[in-house]
Amino acid sequence: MSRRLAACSLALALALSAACGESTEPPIIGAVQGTVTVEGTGLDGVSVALGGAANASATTSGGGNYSFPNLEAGSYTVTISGFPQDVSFAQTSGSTTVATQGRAQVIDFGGDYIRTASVNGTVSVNDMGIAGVTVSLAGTESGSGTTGDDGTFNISNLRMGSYTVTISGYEEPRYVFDPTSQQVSPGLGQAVTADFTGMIGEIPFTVRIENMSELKAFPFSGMLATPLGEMMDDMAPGMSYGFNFDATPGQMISFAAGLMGSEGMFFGPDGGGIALWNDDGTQVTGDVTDQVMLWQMGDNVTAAMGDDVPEVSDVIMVTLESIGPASFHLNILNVTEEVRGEQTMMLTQGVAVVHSTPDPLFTAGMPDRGAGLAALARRGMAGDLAAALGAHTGITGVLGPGPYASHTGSGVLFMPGTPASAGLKVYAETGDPTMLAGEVMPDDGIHQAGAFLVPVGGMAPGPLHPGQAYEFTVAGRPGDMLTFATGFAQANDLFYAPGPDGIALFPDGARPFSGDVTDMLTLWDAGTELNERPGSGLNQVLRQAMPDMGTPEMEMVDERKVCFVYPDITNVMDFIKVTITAN
Ligand SMILES: [Ca+2]
Repeated sequence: MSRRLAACSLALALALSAACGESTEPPIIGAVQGTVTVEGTGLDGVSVALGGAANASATTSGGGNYSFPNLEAGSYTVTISGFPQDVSFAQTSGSTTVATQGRAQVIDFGGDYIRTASVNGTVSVNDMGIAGVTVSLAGTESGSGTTGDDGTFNISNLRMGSYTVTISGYEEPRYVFDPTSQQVSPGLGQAVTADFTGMIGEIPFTVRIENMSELKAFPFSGMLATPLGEMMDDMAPGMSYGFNFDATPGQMISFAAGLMGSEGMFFGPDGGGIALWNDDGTQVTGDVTDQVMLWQMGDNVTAAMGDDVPEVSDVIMVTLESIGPASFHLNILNVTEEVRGEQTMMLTQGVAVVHSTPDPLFTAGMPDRGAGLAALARRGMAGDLAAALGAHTGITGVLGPGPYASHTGSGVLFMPGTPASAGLKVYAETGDPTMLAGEVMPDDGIHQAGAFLVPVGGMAPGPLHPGQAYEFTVAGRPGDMLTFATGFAQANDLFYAPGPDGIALFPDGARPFSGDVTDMLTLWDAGTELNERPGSGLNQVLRQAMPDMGTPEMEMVDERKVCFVYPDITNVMDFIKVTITAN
């Protein structure tokens, strides 16, 4: 080694001394080489042209490398070309000089990708943008974004290339997207759109059943205007006022009828009314005149006193008659006799009212209430008082717990024209939905089923009184129907429910329904128990002593039969309000 190095040194020394004379020395041989990289990664396949003292070409390989060996001394320029269009180099050529034997001059080229492509789009269901959805890009590069409040996304600063756009992180099973990914290929500087349109998969619906009934103070009231069988008002000797009414145990009847020409006197019982039921549960019948007094309308309403006050029993006889299990006839007969030449005792117009609490018309010893009793007592005009009572008279609607289901089939709870199931019979007659809910089996047609039992704010299962509401939540999918029932507890076997097909939760097949569905309800008769007058039948849900009381009906489920006049329940809207809210 050392000897060879010495020989070379000697040759070099000879060459240098010879340079001063003729140039017969061997030429200097060097090289030009380098690497083409993009963002630090070697880029193969780039054309590299050498110019200057010699011309040559090469292609990068093996990690972006090129090399021009065996170059004689001189100036050289290296120029690159043929690189991808989305790569940008600050300089595409460089110069160097080969001047040293054996040395390689290095010219490197470092570039960057051009990121001017973008992918945008909207993630929506039923034209409503879905916020917060993750949008992922995979392919040429990876990337991600999130949809905004309007459901749109925009992922920019992307290389041109091929991408798979995938959405994830949306609420399931609320929304369904198929497919969840798609391919896009944005070019340089190009914005491409990838929209995702899904549909509702399954959402909860809140159903609210409100008792819209007014709390009625009186089950019955009326005006006594024309004596039985007469054409004219006012009750002369031998004439009588008579009327039929229903009353349940615990209720009593009061009336007021003026004594004509008396300057404010009127007949009627005291605030406790006339008892209608004995302690043993039988109806009071017969002469009840001893429960009637003569009253004086003064500054206060007081018992009439004085020499000119007649004995009640000398003027009228009041009798009660039973005309049904909870039905009565009251008769007020003018028992005075017409005596020629004397003033005839006559009764004016009056009112009658069935009540459960005392003092429906006045409170003894207290001023008149201004509702019309003064006009009755002083002028014999009962119209105002009858109207005032009428405003507080009627059936207080009481609703009951019930089953519910979201479903696709028909006749989940009943089918009109066919007999009620065992569960529907029990439900309609007692208000207990347990057995009926148990019959709603989770077969293919039932999506979700259950029963609502406890009023909102309540602690225990129970009926729904005026102002109260039941609420339940049921899952619904497009195509699902809603069926439920709520008992009409003032009857024997009646219940409110939609028809056998139920109520469409997605009426247009895609959009969930929210709104009032009260007018889609019907008052149904289970056909299992004979109907009594609503609100007073002793075998009705609110009053029966045992669940199975009442006369079997052996009929089909049908819309409420007109066995009774239902003056206060013809309009569903007066008793119930049902709203559906899609959540
Ligand atoms: Ca019935």
